[in-house]
Amino acid sequence: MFFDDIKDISYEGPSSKNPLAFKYYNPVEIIDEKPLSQHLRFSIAFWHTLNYNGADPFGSNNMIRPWNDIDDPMTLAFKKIDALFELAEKLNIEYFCFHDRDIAPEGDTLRETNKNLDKVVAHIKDHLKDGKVKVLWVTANLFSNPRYVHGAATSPNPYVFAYAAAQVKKALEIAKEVGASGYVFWGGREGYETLINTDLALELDNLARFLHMAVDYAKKIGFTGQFLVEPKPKEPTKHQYDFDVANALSFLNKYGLSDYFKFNIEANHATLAGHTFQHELRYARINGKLGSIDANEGDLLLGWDVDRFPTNIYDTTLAMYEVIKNGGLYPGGLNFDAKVRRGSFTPEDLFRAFIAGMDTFAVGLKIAHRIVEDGELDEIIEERYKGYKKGIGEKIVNGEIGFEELEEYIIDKPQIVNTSGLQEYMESLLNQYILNFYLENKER
Ligand code: XLS
Ligand code: NI
Ligand code: NI
Repeated sequence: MFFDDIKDISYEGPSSKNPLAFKYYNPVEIIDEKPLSQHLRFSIAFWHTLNYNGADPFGSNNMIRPWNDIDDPMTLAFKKIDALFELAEKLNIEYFCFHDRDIAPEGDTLRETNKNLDKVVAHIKDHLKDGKVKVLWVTANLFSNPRYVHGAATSPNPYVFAYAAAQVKKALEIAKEVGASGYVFWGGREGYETLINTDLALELDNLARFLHMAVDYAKKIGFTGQFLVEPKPKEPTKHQYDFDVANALSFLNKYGLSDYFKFNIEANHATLAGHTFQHELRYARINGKLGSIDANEGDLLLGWDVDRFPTNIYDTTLAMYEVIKNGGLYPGGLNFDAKVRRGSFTPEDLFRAFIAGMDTFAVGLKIAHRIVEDGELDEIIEERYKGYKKGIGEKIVNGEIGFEELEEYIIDKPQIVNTSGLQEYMESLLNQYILNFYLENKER
């Protein structure tokens, strides 16, 4: 055991003063015939939780971790798996996600690296046996090693393309072995620094070729998990090819890939793209492509991926509104792609961070559920577009008329009358839902 001082985190309710207890996340509480745990499907990101050591460009490692004094890389790999399962079980988190390179050290050749992986995967499978914790998704790290300096599938060097392909092949086999619900493609270094040295057309074609190969191989080995693209507009490259949902969807459509993919939407990536988190979720949802979420929070004053644990109730409310309208996230989930701040370096801080994130999403879910159930916002929206339910509007929607008929219809009509968009009123309604939730829980 690594976190001996910390007991199982339980739900104590809104009046609890215990920092190591849930105030709002009660996993067995039922909403719409489903327990909160099934609505939220929380997941731990292995990389930020087990591997982040606190280093930043100005300072070295500072995280106090119970495995800090283990030197042998394979021993450390096994122990971190044990720590992951201990954390997940204590926090009552059912899922985790990992990159191939998070869980096992690289060897001198890919063959050796794969052998290391096999050993650690066998250890993961031992832990999976009791069924308490499962794998949400797997991915391949195609960006940390210097070989990926110019990208992976979009590298100008075909040897790099081959290496990346072999790596994803192995990661898909692992995903199948551990029963992952999904497989994520985040762009890594698939992008460019300058167009002056870049064959944009070839790089995009190659990216599509690579994804087709992945789809084919998954079919071949019978991996049936959901493929997910995780868009991000910049970082590490100046321009990432999977910029945002709209851009990535059009890429997938162009190359005949959209049937096989949904999206994994990360809050901080949305804001980096100049969108709200809700925008990206909505755009994916209305296209039937909202698959999973990387739950974190950006900092609007900073232009990079800060991966903070989410604590903003306004954002989680609007996010869960989209998730409810999506009919849930299954088989995806809410993966905390989030790390503690450098100043939060104790093991307890890890637990406090997850509790904060889980409580914040539980609150978001409860408020969003109320909003959807009351239907007040929906009614206003419905009223706003009601013109398309009858008359000329209905004909437009049904594709029954064209420019000539529309001209004929409108040409002699008197002044057109518009109605208010009610923006500020609706924003205050949203506040009312949030504040009423606060008041109701205060009285408990
Ligand atoms: C980086 C991404 C990454 C993916 C997994 O910004 O969020 O962590 O989620 O490769
Ligand atoms: Ni992510
Ligand atoms: Ni990210």
